[in-house]
Amino acid sequence: MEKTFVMVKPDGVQRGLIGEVIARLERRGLKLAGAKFMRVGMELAETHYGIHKGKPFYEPLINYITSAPVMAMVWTGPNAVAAVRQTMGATRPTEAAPGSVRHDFGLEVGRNLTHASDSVENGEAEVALWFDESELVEWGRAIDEWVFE
Ligand code: DAT
Ligand code: MG
Repeated sequence: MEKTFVMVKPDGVQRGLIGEVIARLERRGLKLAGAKFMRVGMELAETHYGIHKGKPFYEPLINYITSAPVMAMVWTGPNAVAAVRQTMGATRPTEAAPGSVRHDFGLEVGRNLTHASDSVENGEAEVALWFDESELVEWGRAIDEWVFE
């Protein structure tokens, strides 16, 4: 089953939106496979956002993500990567679809509340970067057959 890495960023945590984000993913039918509330260190932040190194927003991005705790999670389900990206909305809150998290709670790209892996390949890499194998939980959910075809 596809896995994706999801993070409630420091602004989402500070604004009390951990539950809101989790509720939306649960309601959608996705299944939680791992979660930890943590402070992001410099090294992890730089590896995670390595692709953006050199861009003008890179430094503010690293400062933001390391500034306060985050909620790091792994969610699974069919098409989990695309489904979660859609639930979070486009990178810029003013371009995010109405009903998405970034639309409903955000205004600025540098305070866009959540992270979600953008491809199946990156999902696998980000899950491996943020979580040890032993931190992931595989479990049967009674309603699975009514959500997963
Ligand atoms: P996403 O988080 O939707 O995957 P991304 O990977 O392109 O977006 O960028 C990572 C984060 O960097 C994004 O959530 C917010 C910040 N960011 C991206 N583009 C930016 C820009 N043009 N100005 C300021 N911050 C930006
Ligand atoms: Mg991205």
